[in-house]
Amino acid sequence: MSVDKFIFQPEDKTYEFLERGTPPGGWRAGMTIDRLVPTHCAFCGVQCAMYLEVSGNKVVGVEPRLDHPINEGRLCPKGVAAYQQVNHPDRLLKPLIRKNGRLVESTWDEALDLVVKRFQDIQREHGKDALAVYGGSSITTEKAYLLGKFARVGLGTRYVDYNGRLCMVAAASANFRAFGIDRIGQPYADISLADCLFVVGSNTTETFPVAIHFFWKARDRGAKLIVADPRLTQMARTADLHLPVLPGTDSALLNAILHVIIKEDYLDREFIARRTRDFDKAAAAVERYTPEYAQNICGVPAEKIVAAAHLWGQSAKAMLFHARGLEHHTQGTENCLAAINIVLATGKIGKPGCGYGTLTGQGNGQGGREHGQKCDQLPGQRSIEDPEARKYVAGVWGIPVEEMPPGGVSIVDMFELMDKGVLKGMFSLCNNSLVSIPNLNWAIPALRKLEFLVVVDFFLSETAALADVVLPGSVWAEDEGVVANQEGRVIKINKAVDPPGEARIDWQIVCDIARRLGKGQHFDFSSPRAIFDELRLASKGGRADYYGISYEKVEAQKGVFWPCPAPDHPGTPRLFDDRFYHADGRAIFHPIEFKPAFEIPDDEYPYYLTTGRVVYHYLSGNQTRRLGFLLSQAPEPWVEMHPRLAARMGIRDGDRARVRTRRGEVVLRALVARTIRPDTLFIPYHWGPPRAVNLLTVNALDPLSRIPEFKACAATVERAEGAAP
Ligand SMILES: Nc1nc2c(c(=O)[nH]1)N[C@H]1C(S)=C(S)[C@@H](COP(=O)(O)OP(=O)(O)OC[C@H]3O[C@@H](n4cnc5c(=O)[nH]c(N)nc54)[C@H](O)[C@@H]3O)O[C@H]1N2
Ligand SMILES: Nc1nc2c(c(=O)[nH]1)N[C@H]1C(S)=C(S)[C@@H](COP(=O)(O)OP(=O)(O)OC[C@H]3O[C@@H](n4cnc5c(=O)[nH]c(N)nc54)[C@H](O)[C@@H]3O)O[C@H]1N2
Ligand code: SF4
Ligand SMILES: [Mo]
Repeated sequence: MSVDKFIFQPEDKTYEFLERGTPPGGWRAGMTIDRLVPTHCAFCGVQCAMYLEVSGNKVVGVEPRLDHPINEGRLCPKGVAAYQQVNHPDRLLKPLIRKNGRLVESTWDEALDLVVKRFQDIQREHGKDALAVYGGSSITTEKAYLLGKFARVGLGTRYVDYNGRLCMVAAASANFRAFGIDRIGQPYADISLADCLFVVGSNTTETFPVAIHFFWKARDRGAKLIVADPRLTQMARTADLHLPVLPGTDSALLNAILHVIIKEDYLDREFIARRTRDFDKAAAAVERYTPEYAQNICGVPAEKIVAAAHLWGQSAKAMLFHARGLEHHTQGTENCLAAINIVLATGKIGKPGCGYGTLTGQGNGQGGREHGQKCDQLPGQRSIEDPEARKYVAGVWGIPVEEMPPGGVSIVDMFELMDKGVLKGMFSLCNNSLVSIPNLNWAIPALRKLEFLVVVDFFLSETAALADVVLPGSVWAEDEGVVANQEGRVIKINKAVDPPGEARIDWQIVCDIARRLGKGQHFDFSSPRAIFDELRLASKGGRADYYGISYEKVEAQKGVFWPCPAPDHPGTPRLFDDRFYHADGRAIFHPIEFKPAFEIPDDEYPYYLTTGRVVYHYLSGNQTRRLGFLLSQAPEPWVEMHPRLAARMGIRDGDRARVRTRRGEVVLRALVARTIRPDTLFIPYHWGPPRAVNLLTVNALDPLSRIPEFKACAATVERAEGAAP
């Protein structure tokens, strides 16, 4: 369909959004639409295609794109509201610097001079590694690439990491171990071809509300659905089989399913022999995981475990997906490997209608983890420990290889270093630690120990409010560049307007600081395209090879799936059709033993607390809590509990409830519902202290990926007296 079809005629505009934070007269009052700018959503990893409606230098509305295969015209509530961030009255318009304890407006020169002076002083006194860079995945891949280079070349520090460390790195680490590459195996369209869909630890209807239509398409064809979740989520309510797993016990459940698959001989022996290694080790490890044995660990009735194995095993084409419910655990990497074992043992990967993958969360959750803002990584998904990779990337960056810093540590480990006084300063762009880091009663004092914190954001986040310098950055609609969505499809974000006031585009801020640090020759970029061209080269020959991708190709093909090693290469929608990415081309099984969560319930803290999301808010909520419609739908967090648990504690629906763990307490309204295990509490995490669930969570990490255990700790709950919060 042509673009013209969607041009909204001004006279058609009979409605207005009158909401909190809306300018007088409404968002669209008196406005005409000058142009439609094709782009993708600011929020989740689906990356729905949309047109931004632009009037002058204002984004005044949004239209979905019907002609794009990702969403075919669909948008969820967050996607519809995303544009309201652009001209929002809360936008930061000037740099802020802390004077006498208060943040006050300053000029750019004053703010940047201060940043550079303090960074230089700290490094002179304490060494290069006293500074850290902390990035994120709501930014374009160009910016993510730039942050890794800024840390290593601009500041010369080993300490750089990004917020995907809190997100899905357990899956990444499992992907590398099993497949030798970190990307989902197949495009969305394949989902609709499957006969069985197994979703472990994802509330997909709320977290990826538009990708769900691929699942429903498969359901319309009669595909079976299995959902493993301690809560009976919307998706689970429609499933053929709901496995109400106890938080933190998925590896026992998955091992038992593999046990039954082996016993009933649903194996694809030909596939195992030809395309994999070490099946025997995995098979031996699951021998004792009978359904009855696993039932006692994971709380899922043995017959449901058997039924899941039958549904999966008997389906000609099946796909397994997981998200944070499986990954946010001290056993996160191993949980994912246990899932991969099932897929490999039955040969359900590398062909249409079959497949596997993590449902990546953030808008650029995939692209943000490919080009070097991870502590252990160089561009192209290369290891920073690999001497060849170090040499190659140093060459692209024009620095002697001896100057390439070694690998660093994860962001949660960096908080440990702040606590110990090893890290003295941090440059933070696109994250909000005061909401999202586990065990805030530990993390906030650690962050406060920094001598100098710089935050680049477009709204004053909880973390920015603590900073020494706040630099007003750009929203997604104010810059161009690429992102890679959940499918591994590289797509293009386009610029609709300039930043308001004195706000600046993120990459220009970073390059300006680098210049002032005397590193200008390495950051002499005139456009995102110039950064992209360097990124393409830096990724060349790596696993995430972008060399053959261009902005034009991305627009013409409606996305290019990486790897794309040469300009005439079409890209790789299906990763594993012919080979896996270890040297011998095979995938590797891993023997997995169940290990309990770091903290398990006892007499004092008898329940599991798990945490997650709701459809109306995004991550730390710094963006969505300002958008009236979204806030009106979910104005505050709550604690979800089963009626039986509530009755035991004398709590009624809507009462105030105090939830306590060994680390802290919060008081929230109770939501009493039969859709959760009676031994489990659930709290959405999109709010800051004093209502932040991360005041309660534990900063225990998966030893393999350093992901925190956001999804399981021991808690207790009681009725709190007084009026509702
Ligand atoms: N609306 C909305 N959408 C989002 C986001 C958002 O903030 N809001 N964020 C985006 C991002 S960055 C991410 S990472 C994704 C996250 O997407 P999801 O992973 O789907 O979301 P969560 O709510 O974190 O957790 C999913 C489910 O895990 C279940 N769970 C808890 N503990 C366990 C367990 O031990 N085992 C199992 N099997 N399940 C468990 C929870 O009950 C929950 O239903 O969403 C993305 N999309
Ligand atoms: N208890 C608990 N904690 C969790 C989770 C959980 O399930 N439970 N989930 C974890 C997960 S999966 C994730 S991904 C993390 C996310 O945690 P964070 O990364 O801390 O959350 P965000 O809200 O994405 O923070 C991004 C910040 O950058 C700003 N921002 C957005 N886009 C841009 C941009 O283009 N430029 C600039 N300069 N700034 C920008 C936003 O305004 C926001 O303040 O939280 C983790 N924390
Ligand atoms: S599903 Fe995700 S990408 Fe699509 S509109 Fe909603 S938040 Fe945006
Ligand atoms: Mo995430």
